[in-house]
Amino acid sequence: MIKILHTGDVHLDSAFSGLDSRHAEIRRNELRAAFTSMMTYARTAGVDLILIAGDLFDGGYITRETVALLLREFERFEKPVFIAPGNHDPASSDSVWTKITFPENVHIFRESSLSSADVPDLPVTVYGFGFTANDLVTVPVENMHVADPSRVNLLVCHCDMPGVKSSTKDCPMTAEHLDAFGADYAALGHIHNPPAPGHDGRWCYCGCLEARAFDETGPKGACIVEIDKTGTTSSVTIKKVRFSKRRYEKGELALTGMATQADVREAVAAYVAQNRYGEDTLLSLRLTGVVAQSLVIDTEALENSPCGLFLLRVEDATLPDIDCAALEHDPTITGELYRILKPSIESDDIRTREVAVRAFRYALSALAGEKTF
Ligand SMILES: [Mn+2]
Repeated sequence: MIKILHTGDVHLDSAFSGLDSRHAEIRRNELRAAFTSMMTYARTAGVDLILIAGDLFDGGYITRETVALLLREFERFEKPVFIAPGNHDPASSDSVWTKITFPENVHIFRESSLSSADVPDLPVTVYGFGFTANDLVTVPVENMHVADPSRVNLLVCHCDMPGVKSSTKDCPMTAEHLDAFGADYAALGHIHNPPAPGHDGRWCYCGCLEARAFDETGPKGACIVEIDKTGTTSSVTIKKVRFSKRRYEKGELALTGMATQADVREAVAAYVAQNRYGEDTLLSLRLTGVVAQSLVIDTEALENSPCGLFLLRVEDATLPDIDCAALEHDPTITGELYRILKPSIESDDIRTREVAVRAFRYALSALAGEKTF
């Protein structure tokens, strides 16, 4: 049995540009820590080799600290590590792949054409190719076939299977290409929220190691792949292991009938507890529902005291409980205001609607003599 750790889309030294500088710095360190945890796992769980399917680095800017960490971890692993550069870290002539001297157990697929390397002491051949520029419009396995079907044949690369992202400039590989190529397992990278493994686990996206934005929800990690091969018949099992320190989550909370900021805070805290979110969670929460006319939700106060979460983002999409029919004919300034804002309040554009609702609500509070800011 061959045991493989399949990772990719690590994006080391990512800027985490969606976060403020304090949280971004913490996240950069956590990303390095997740990588270290994964490498510790590889050393201690009997992994035979590591496949890194592209975008190990987020870009051309790499810190000294990250380079030192990588070299140390790869050296300590001792067993083979195969890296296929991706669209974020292509093996161009002036790239990190030419500047750093990697330990001998690290094999980098620097060419955009297919090549292979045998794993010492194991009946395993690893095929791969790398991006050499930001785009790779060809499919290097096209019209190729594994040389010896009796060996465990692996493919590692960064590519875009159709139906996943559907871009033609990120190596548009198809299931037919992979079938014809005949690898026992294709370790793919590029898709951060991976679909289910394809063709009985013959190909799989590992997903990113640490999420970096709210469109990459849930725990993240790497794949542990076990392959048994008898003759030319192999069986593959894939296990996802979490290594991410944090998880991004998105949610919606209906605050129907609520009248005070205290009610809202309590509801948010209950939502967090119910979902078992905690210090490891970055939550983007959309507040909905029809609430008391007088309630102006202080989203900043909620975000500044985030119910035990690492980070809380609140979007207020609630609607004030207003009697529209009455306001249509209301002769006071409230009615006039409503009639002016009505087209925007009823707009199909969510953003326009939210701004209009907020404006109306602030105005109602101001008219009622309440302090809103
Ligand atoms: Mn990519």
